[in-house]
Amino acid sequence: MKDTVMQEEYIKPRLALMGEFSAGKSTLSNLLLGADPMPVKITATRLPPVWISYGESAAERIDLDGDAHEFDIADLADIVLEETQLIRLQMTSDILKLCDLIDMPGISDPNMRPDVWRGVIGEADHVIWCTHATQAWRQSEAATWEGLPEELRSKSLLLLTRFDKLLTPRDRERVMERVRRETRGLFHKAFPVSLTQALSAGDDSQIWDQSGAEPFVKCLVDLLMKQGSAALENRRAIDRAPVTAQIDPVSRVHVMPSRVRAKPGSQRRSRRAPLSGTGQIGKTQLAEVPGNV
Ligand SMILES: Nc1nc2c(ncn2[C@@H]2O[C@H](COP(=O)(O)OP(=O)(O)O)[C@@H](O)[C@H]2O)c(=O)[nH]1
Ligand SMILES: [Mg+2]
Repeated sequence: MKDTVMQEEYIKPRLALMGEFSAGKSTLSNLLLGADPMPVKITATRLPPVWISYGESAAERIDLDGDAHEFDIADLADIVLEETQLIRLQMTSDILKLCDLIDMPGISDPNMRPDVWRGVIGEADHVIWCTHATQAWRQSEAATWEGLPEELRSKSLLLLTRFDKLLTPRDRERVMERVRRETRGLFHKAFPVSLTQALSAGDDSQIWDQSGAEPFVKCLVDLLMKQGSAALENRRAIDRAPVTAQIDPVSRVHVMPSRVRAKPGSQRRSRRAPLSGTGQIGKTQLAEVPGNV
């Protein structure tokens, strides 16, 4: 019985990364993907939403009429924002077996038409909202988030990025306490994190622990697994063509980027954390210890 369920298709949720410009969305997508999907330096470039799915197809630009045009990723800087609603990329990162990732433009980006990004957010099942810890949860962020569909709230996470910039424990506590108070009921959970530290952890489990990434990633995977199973149960109720992937119930899905995944046979302290999820679509193994495979 259980086996039959496990052979069923897992419907991939879509995870959007949102927040102000420079809040760490692209850094987070690199951390989750284990790679920089853009071959050119794009941190300073304004981009439309970038929708990343599992696969090896060429990059596409979706114009305002919804028509797709293949393009060479090396020409990314030439994309005309006013004529593009979405960029679609494919990669073979492990996290993309669990969900699609949508790296959104900054919420106050004057170049991004609100109807365009709201349309994309309408497709998202979860949001990770990145807020800059030293000026966390500004009025503009609260106003935008409260204007989005309420059903996202219990399925979304708040990430206080650049937590390394808060230097004293007292400052850290104060910020977390205020933000948790001001966002009560607005997110499933809030986590402090240093994304740059997590990215640079490499083999160093101490740095990885300090970065705050571990509890956040565990929680994220748990949410995604629940969503995938809920979608499975309600598949007939879903009015859009599901994006599906066969998840082998025996093999474990590695969710963390290869640069922070354990080496096989690693001698280090085990961080194996199989999440229960619903137990229907196989277990997910999180990073054991930071390290290259
Ligand atoms: N110190 C520190 N810098 C960060 C952190 N997260 C992101 N940054 C830096 O902030 C800048 C903007 O990040 P980016 O991911 O491009 O922001 P986006 O505009 O939201 O996509 C980059 O230079 C990142 O390296 C963090 O947790 N700590
Ligand atoms: Mg960005």
